[in-house]
Amino acid sequence: MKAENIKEEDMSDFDKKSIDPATIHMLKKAQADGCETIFDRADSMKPCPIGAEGSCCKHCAMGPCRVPAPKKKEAAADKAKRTGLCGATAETISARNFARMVAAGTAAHSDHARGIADVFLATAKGEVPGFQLKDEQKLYQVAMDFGVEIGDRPAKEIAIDVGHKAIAEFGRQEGEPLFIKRAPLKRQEIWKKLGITPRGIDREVVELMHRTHMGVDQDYRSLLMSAARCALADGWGGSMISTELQDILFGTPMPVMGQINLGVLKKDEINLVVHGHEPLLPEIIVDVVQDPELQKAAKAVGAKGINIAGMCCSANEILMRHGIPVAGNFLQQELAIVTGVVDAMVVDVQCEMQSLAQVAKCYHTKLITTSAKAKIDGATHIEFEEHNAPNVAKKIVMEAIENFKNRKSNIDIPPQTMDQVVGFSHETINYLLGGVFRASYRPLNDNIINGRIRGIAGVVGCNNARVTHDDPNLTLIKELIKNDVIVLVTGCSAMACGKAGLLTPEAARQYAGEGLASVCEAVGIPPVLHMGACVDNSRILMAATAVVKDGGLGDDISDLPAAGAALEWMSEKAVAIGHYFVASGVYTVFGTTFPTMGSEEVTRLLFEEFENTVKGKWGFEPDPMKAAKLMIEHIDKKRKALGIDKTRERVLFDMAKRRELDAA
Ligand code: BF8
Ligand code: SF4
Repeated sequence: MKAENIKEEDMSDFDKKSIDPATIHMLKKAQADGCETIFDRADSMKPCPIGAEGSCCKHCAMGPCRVPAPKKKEAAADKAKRTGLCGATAETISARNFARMVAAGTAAHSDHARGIADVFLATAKGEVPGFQLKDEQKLYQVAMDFGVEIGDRPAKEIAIDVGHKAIAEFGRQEGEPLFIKRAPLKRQEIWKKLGITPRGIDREVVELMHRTHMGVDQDYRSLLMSAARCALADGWGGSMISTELQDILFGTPMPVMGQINLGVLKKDEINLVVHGHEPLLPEIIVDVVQDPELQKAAKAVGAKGINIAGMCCSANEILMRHGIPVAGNFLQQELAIVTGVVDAMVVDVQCEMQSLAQVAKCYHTKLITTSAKAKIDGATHIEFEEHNAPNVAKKIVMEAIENFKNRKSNIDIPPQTMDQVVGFSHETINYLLGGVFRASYRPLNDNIINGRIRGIAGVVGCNNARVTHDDPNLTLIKELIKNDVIVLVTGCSAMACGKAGLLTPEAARQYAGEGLASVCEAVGIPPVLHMGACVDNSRILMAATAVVKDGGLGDDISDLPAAGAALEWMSEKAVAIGHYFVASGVYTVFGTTFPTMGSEEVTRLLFEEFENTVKGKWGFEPDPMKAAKLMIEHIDKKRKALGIDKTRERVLFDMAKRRELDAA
């Protein structure tokens, strides 16, 4: 059935759901096909207001206890009476809920990292066919950071030591994670002074789960500081380990062209969508798909070839390294299936909606789970085994090929695709700005100091079905670049930018302010730089540190004219990321909803008092234009503190004026 069956008057409702035409196209088709999606459920089920503000505690069987935000004018004595059965106050409940989100997010990134570290070590030992150590340069860099001897030892031997050290980071019993030393010295001192330098990664997660158990840590300040320590174990621990080891295994991203949006799916080819987060299996699938036998098998069923497309962060990983097309971001996962041409969707971990199994039933798509940690009722499970990866990958591709014949007649692929230039790892930015022979952030710092670039913003994170898909992120990003703020993006926010055409060098002239556009044109980069998947927010930490170390912009990340945002966040990982950015000295603004609104005190601590301790703070602003204003004001405040606020309006004095000034 074709989408044209939808009446015109329904249009405005669709426009409220997404600003992406391909998404709207597919929503109409899903409706016509009678297939329910997350967008329908967002209409029919509203969030619980007490849970949304973090005021519901279900940490023991005497609850759930609901302790909603007190009325503004409520007397202190009455406020004090508002507690859960055990006496837990609104502050404790709110802080505990927030801390548990941080723990879950840290666990997700770090468990991903552990999986990578295991395969990394096995690769170094030569135990896993299909995997290699592709970036020796980065291996040496990480070896130096880990204190592994390089000398004239073979790369594999060095990698074995690096692998053991990486794995030991999770269960570390003494000392601090090895990447902590990468942070600016002043930052390390702040953490030490506050007692929030992380210890072992697993320990931080376990301890935070313990602290938030019924009847343990019941002081919201203490809870939020421990949450900061746990979040730092994510940013400067788990996530950074993922990024660095993945780069060694699969190559550090360099600029590459790619295409994005549902239009990358092909009617006459086998479409295999890889969705999730760990690049291990997707990398091997990209490799094996060239196998002549598989190509022959595809032709034998009447397909012209095999089209691999990515979804969510798996997409970012293989896009950044190979230019593999991206089908879409988080809210488009069901819609890829709605096209009717996805022969198989392969998922591993994180952000995979259970509804995929139902949507797949409306069409012919085979949903394949591959992680031992993530099974979905109704999906086919083909487990990824690192020791047998090429064969598992081939088996999965064959499943897609064999399913081609089952396609139904309800096929409709939206025409939208967009070109994008991606692959801006921290190292690439360094090379592009400084040149291969003197790689450095100096030109960026100089342009920030002279005011051509006003500041740096990281706009990251998810889609959220409670707001218009892609709209808050794109409105914010366009406003920032118009005001000469260079924007670094990852995750689903990066994909929104790709679809909107912001990830091309030409976008600089079209969208950026004069100053930023002139720098982008001189270097040949887009005004918005795609730095990768969500674990790659660690690349933003490294870039920020490099800017600090290059000099002239203070001696800590908190001194930089920089800010962060995740206006469409939805996952617990986003809270962990936000909290490690804040704890690293960054002002970070979230949209949609904020999970501590049930407690004024907790929110005040995060939004105001944190600036005095960790030198970073949280903010909440769902309106993207207002969020842009807050971020730009913060950037200007930092410029002023650095004494570079005047450089934007350079005044030239004539001789008479000079004499006058000299005489004064
Ligand atoms: O890690 S941005 S919706 S896909 S959580 Fe998920 Fe959010 Fe997308 Fe990747 Ni990140
Ligand atoms: Fe209620 Fe306290 Fe149990 Fe939470 S821990 S559910 S506030 S009794």
